[in-house]
Amino acid sequence: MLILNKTIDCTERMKRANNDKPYHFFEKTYGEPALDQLRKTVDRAVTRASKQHDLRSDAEVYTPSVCRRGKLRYDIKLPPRAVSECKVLPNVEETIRKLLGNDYVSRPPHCLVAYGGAEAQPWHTDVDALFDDDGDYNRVRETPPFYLTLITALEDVTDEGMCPTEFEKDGFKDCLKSNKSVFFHGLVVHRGGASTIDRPPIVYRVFHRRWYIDVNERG
Ligand SMILES: O=C(O)CCC(=O)C(=O)O
Repeated sequence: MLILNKTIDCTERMKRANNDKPYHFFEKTYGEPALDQLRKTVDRAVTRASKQHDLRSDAEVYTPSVCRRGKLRYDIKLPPRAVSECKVLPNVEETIRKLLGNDYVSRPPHCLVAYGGAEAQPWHTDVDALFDDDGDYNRVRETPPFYLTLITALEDVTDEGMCPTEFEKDGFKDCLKSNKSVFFHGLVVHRGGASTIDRPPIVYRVFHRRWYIDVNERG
């Protein structure tokens, strides 16, 4: 508890690092060969999922590898080899280590698909606060960083019609150039926005401290 009391809360650290925004950007996330390979892997995964399920008709799919995340939006798990393809650049890795320490877990990558007509998701966080059982908000603020989400565009997501990820705090929408990422703590409120046209698939990764167990995690 002494250690927790001395830490600055995770959102506060992200804000200080990035002009008062609770998220951080990486202009480049993967090396070019890795990015190319990742695009091919994502393409194959989406094609496969679309053959198995009628995703464009908004099929209600909830399997370990494909999961509906709102109207016309899906989360598709990438094959295990994508973990090695998905090695982030050294500066990205260094930032993760600064926030989580050396002993962190890197979850397998997933891609997010949103077709034209996708509705905005409800505002949400990726994790729950660790210490909310007694309603003491100060304990939430004392929590050190423990869970980080990295969302990367594989192709430019520059048009708002493509429903960039939105952040509640300042209405920001992450219009990301290819290979650019937005990086935020799992307690930051966000959502996938509404879409009028297909958004190119984006990849997300989760990094968390080893002691954290996500009971909803699909792999
Ligand atoms: O699709 C997006 O831009 C964000 C998706 C997301 O936050 C989610 O599915 O939990």
